[in-house]
Amino acid sequence: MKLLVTGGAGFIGSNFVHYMLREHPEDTIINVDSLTYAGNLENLHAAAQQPNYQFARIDITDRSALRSIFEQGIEVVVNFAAESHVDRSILEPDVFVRTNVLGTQTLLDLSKEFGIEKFVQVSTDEVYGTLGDTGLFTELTPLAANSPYSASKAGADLLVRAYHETFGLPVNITRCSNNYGPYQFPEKLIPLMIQNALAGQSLPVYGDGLNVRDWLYVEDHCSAIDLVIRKGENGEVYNIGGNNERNNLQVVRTILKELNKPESLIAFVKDRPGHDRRYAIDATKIREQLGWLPKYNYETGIVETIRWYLSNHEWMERVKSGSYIKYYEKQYGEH
Ligand code: NAD
Ligand code: TDX
Repeated sequence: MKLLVTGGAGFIGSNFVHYMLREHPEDTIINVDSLTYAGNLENLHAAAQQPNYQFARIDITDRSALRSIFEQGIEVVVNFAAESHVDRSILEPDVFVRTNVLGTQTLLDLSKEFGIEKFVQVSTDEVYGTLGDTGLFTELTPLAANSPYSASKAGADLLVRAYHETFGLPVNITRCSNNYGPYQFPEKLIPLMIQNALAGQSLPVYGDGLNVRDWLYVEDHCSAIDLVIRKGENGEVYNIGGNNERNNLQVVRTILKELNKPESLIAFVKDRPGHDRRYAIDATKIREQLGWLPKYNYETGIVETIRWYLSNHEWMERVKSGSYIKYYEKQYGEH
């Protein structure tokens, strides 16, 4: 199988590339990524040694550059490429609409033209908006996005649905809860807090710190997407979640405890505007219909993740300084 993976130099995408090369060495992966601030080829050192892996620096809104990739005979598209950080979407929504909506539509158009066998849109539980103290998001929960980020992801989801309904494109949409694990950019809660705690800096907790997220180890997300590619029924949406609800203060306290740092580092700061209170996923459909089973337990997964950041301290330093971008320009020239 020849797969086009977009956004494969980011957090989940790079974990997915590693997962697929390990689990399906017979497949070929072409990774297309424009290498924004969040894309890091250093995450893919091991993959770059494999003969069945290729990388191309392309923006997913660049139709003619993408066409040259589709001409290589792509069978499956998995679209991870996105602007992914909610706080950035509040400061600068334009690029979210461009990449997340227009980029997805460009990929859909080419997928239709080239008659691909499967298009998987990697979406998020944030398109459903927020929950109160009880209840879970199912695939039938109405879309009620609250941030420019989630609105742009919801827009993309509707386009994916429309290309199935109107043109018969074989699509699936996956909606996953918060991921944690190696290679996450240190703007997101867990790596940011680890990084600040190690530096002895304060840990900025938004509002009262009681917002709840449903945490899933990134490799369990990857195995779910793999199943959807192979067994997903065309046109269907699959929710993916780990059944691991924690409020932000609980997550931060676990990090401080594991790093032996004092809770006095916690600083309550101004809340995120439009901050969703609680996310929680009902993953019954993917479990029962596709046989998905998450492998990782949150209590051990979070500790392993903290240790990964500890032993990859230099990775974090290079990401923060952006020096991997300078390395890339030197190695391959400016694009
Ligand atoms: P990330 O920000 O770490 O990575 C995004 C990648 O996309 C980067 O490599 C970046 O360079 C690339 N990219 C951005 N704009 C591009 C463009 N115009 N053309 C080509 N490449 C571009 O994001 P992530 O956390 O790995 O998330 C991946 C996907 O999963 C996103 O679609 C996100 O919405 C979704 N998602 C993330 C989570 C989570 O917890 N992180 C949860 C559910 C869904
Ligand atoms: O400094 C912080 N302080 C803080 O209290 C940051 C960065 C976050 N938070 C809170 C906000 C959220 O309640 O922690 C929670 C998690 O925040 P993020 O890591 O920014 O993730 P979230 O907004 O939940 O979105 C994530 O999960 C769904 C991903 O970034 C999205 O791409 C994905 O779709």
